[in-house]
Amino acid sequence: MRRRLLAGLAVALVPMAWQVRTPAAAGGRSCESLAALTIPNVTVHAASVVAGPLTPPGAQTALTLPAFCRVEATARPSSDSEVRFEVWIPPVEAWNGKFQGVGNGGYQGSISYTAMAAALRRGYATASTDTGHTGDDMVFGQGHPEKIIDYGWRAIHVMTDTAKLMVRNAQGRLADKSYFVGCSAGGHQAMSEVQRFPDDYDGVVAGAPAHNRIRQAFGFMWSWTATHTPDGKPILTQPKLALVTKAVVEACDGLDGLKDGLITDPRTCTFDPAKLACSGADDASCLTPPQVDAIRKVYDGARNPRTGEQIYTGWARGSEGFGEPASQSWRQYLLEPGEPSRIGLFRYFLFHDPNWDVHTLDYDRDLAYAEERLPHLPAVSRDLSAFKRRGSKLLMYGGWMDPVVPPQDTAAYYEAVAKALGGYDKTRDFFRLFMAPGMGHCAGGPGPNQFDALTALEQWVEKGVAPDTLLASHSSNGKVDRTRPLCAYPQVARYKGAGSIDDASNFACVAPAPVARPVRTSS
Ligand SMILES: [Ca+2]
Repeated sequence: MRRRLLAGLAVALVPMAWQVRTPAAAGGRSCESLAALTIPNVTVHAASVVAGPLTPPGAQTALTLPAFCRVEATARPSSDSEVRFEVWIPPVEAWNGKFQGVGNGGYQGSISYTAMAAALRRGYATASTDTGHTGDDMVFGQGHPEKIIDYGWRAIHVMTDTAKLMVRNAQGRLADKSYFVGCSAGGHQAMSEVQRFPDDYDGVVAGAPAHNRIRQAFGFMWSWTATHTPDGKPILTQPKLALVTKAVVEACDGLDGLKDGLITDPRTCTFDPAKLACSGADDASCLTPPQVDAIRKVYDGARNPRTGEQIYTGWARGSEGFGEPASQSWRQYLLEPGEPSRIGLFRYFLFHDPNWDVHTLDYDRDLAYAEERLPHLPAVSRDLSAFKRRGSKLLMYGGWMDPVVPPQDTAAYYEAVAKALGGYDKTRDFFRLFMAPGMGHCAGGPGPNQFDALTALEQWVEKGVAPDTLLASHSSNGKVDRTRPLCAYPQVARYKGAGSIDDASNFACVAPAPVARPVRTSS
């Protein structure tokens, strides 16, 4: 997240804070004494003041941080659990009185030190967990159903519970407010907390939530199969993906009334890759018939072959290849892996067969089986009423060019929650979604993609000022070259008709023009 604003201030407040602190006056206790806490199922390995740069395990560079109390611990909520986590607590003089849990990425089992550092610099006490395993390959779930539960929801909740207690013991009082901030898997964790433990957090930032965890994996199987030959060779290349994105933007940029290189809502775009079909031999400027077919299938998304039901959305038009890095195209998760991303869910979580072959996947029976067997994995309940009733706030965001978590799924979830609650008006008072045109996965992309969601959420939770817009910026070579408001869904930013299209002040949030949603564009 973006927390540059307050970083300097927090650093300035900190010098020698631990030395001048008087534990008795603060009502708390020394950092070192936290090691003696006797919390059920929790082992505290170390508690000590860090007063200089910290190089996290596995990192190449040191984090520059204000002084803080570092607590390292392991929770064992089940006999097969091994949930490592850390809690970082500022000295009382530098503490903003609040707690922030931070999320993870992918299936990665590692503590999110960079996110913790950002929270600490803002004055937060903060915590992160490795979610109960190490590594990213999902083998940890083989024969360890409890570890899958830890990954699915339990590690974050246990971390939250325990960290709050540690903060209380260090500071002499509970935190005034608690926030959770995460993107991707962190967005999934955010939604799991909102649904399963609505009392854990007062404010939650859920970026690009990968919370439709099972169906997204079916989507990965579908899209990988669509983009590879039966013997596993990729049908598409990076230049072809970039070619398609360029053509998509050319075709659909103007649909929103402004030619600015951005598609306000790719769901309005019906671009057919057959428009790029080679008329003769294959070359860099065209698509072969198998390439056209592959792209159509990825747009269409996974379907139940028996009922025709869409079981997971396709990937968005415009997300094919909008940047050079593999993460800014279908390359990282769809094209380049020699096997489908998340195949481990089927091998190690579901079928317990390390040799399971994606070509044997049954999109009908296997989906039903997965949803019955792994109910702890997704967080897609539409009933957020307990979180709403408590007065907590949820700020969700997504990028309309996201090549990892298809943005249509994020928008569809918001629409479904609004429908369950009786409309957008009954949803906006506690849950708002901000979709960013031209933004990739959590950040990046040709559209404005830098914004401070946490400050907006703090204003909402602590002052009752709900965010109607988030001010987003885009930079090239470290220089801001465009600003644009992100609007509370379903509103969109519309150009007022005068002034620079790179200046947010020349845009207003309005209801989207009614556009017939495209149905399938290929069979
Ligand atoms: Ca446009």
